[in-house]
Amino acid sequence: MSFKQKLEKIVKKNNSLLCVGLDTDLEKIPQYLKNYENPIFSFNKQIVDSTHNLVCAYKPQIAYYSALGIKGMRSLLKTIEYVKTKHPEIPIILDAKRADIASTSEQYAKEVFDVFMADAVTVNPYFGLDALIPFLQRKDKGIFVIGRTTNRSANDFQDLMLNGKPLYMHVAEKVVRWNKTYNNCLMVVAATWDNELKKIRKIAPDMFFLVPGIGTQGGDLNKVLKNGLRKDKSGLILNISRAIIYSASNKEFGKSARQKAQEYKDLINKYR
Ligand code: OMP
Repeated sequence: MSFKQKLEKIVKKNNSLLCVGLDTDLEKIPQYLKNYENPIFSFNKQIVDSTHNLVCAYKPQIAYYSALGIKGMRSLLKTIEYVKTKHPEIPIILDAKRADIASTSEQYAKEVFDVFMADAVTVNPYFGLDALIPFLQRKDKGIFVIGRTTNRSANDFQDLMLNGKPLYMHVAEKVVRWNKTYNNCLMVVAATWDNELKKIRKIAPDMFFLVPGIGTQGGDLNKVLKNGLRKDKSGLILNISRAIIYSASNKEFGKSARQKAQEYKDLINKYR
């Protein structure tokens, strides 16, 4: 089954466009977990156990794990294995923002898909198509190209005008074209820039977008849904990390994460 099919299936089954971001930071997890043998995995396990029927995907950000060295990478793998065993219907989007010259991208593709068994990955478009082919050739995987980012300085490069259009629109047009060839190319589009989201949706009416920026980064959920949903009221994977996973810092954090996830899921579905 392709990533897109898997995604469409879980969106329907869980009636959800919510993706919980597993940005698990040793500094932010409840104190008592630090005495456990594997605090990061124990935290993620509880988050997954509490939210699995409310989400359409999980998105671990690799930096939170690699920053802890081998131990952190083991925790990431264990987390992904856990989801794959207990909830194989839920896709894992590994947020790694990879891409380099083709020979190096080959290795990155092995890293994310063969070692970490991700269903999808985030990649940077700056190198152009040949850097992305090693990822795009993995037909059953989803390749999310960074289109428009959430951060304050996104406009430093992404808004530069080139032949009458901002750079991010050139990227979006390429993604649409690449998807026509490979059928597994998708896009990351920020929740914090709703006009840009609207413009990108216009040229990619059928595509799934990964949309970070709701919650801690302050993206406006209603505007995002208004400007970003497809005609079928789907097509967005709304990632929320900190506002869900760190909503409580005591033993009740799993329960609290579930409550938050439920709130977001309901808010999203109210609009659909
Ligand atoms: P919260 O702000 O805590 O919900 O986390 C957002 C997550 O989305 C982090 O893992 C970021 O690395 C990621 N992200 C952005 O915040 N902005 C972007 O433009 C792109 C991403 C991403 O690719 O997911």
